[in-house]
Amino acid sequence: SVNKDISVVFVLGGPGVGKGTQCSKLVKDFKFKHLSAGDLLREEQNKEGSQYSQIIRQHIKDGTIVPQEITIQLLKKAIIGNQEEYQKFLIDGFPRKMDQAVIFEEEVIPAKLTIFFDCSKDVMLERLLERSKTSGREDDNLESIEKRFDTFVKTSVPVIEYLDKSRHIVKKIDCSKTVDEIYADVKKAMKDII
Ligand code: UP5
Ligand code: MG
Repeated sequence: SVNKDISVVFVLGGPGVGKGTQCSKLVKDFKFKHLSAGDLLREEQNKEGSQYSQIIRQHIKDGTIVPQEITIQLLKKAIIGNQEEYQKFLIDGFPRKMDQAVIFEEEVIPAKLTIFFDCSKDVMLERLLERSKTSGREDDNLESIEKRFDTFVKTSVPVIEYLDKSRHIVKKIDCSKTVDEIYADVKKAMKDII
């Protein structure tokens, strides 16, 4: 089971805001294990013989949220597999629906901190369209991107508000700046953990 002494940080924000980019920078400088829920789902989707391939592919294409039990199971397994080596975990792009947040914190581990990357939809869209030239991601097309934005606003923003109101653990960071400017703010926001 999950060791209750580890520290978990949720890294949240809209599609293309720069969650993965900032997590990669943290991992270079500090001993964090970076777990992107989206990456874990894409890996599971591509695993030969996985019973979840189809359902994951459909949700990712539609920009909707994969049933929580699949994602939580993948995250839990990844935490357990790394907790001997790592004490600190960045959980990137999760939780993004209320049931995920409640069940993960009850049954896996509560987060110590949430970093919320915030910027305008236009900036996120520009970043995703640029990335789409090389990413090969099945959801980096205008139609899927619009659906991802929609899910973010309707389903994921309420989770961030809940974490903020109930636990006061949300630090909001303006993500319209350069990668290095944002990173300086990230390090400030995380000073008690890094
Ligand atoms: N870039 C980054 N920062 C920049 C900056 N400051 N200035 C200029 N450019 C910047 O960055 C995106 C692009 O922008 C890159 O090209 C980068 O170089 C540039 P990135 O760091 O990749 O952004 P990120 O926020 O990680 O974007 P991502 O597309 O990964 O976010 P999503 O939240 O949309 O995707 P995720 O992989 O988390 O989820 C995908 C899907 O999986 C979801 O839509 C959903 O269907 C499913 N999912 C679930 O069902 N459940 C979950 O719990 C999680 C995911
Ligand atoms: Mg990402």
